[in-house]
Amino acid sequence: MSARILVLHGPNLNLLGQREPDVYGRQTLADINDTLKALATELGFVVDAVQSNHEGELIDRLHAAESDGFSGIVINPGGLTHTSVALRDAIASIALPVIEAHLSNIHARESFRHHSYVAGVVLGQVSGFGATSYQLALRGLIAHLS
Ligand code: CA2
Repeated sequence: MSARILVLHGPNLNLLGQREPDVYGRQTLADINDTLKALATELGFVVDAVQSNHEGELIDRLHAAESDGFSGIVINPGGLTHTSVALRDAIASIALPVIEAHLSNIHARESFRHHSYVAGVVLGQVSGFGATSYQLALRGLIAHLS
């Protein structure tokens, strides 16, 4: 059976493709997930994708990921990247490898986006390549797992 990877999308990412295309691109979340699932299949893995606007749900998914059968996680925490000690603690508390992905280059934007609470507890961060950031993060995670 193929190993499973969890892709977690945080708050407001359900709006992708509908607002702020100049910053976040024209692809919808469904487009991004379809591409990731196809790439995972090509590489012999399976992707399950979940979006939530609720910090607690993201934390619950992280806690359950190993017992739910996942081998690793790609997460775009959205705005929680810059605010959430609780999300950082949740990532630090699990044994699975986690990669942080951002559509935009958070280091080239407003100063409040420069700091990521999760960056210090993830395997790596990909930022600034639009929807391709997720694919690069997935490839990095799979290389780590393989
Ligand atoms: O660049 C990224 O992927 C971000 O994680 C996106 C977050 C932002 O707060 C981070 O600083 C960087 C925002 C996600 C909101 O997504 C929207 C998509 C379309 C329209 C409005 C918001």
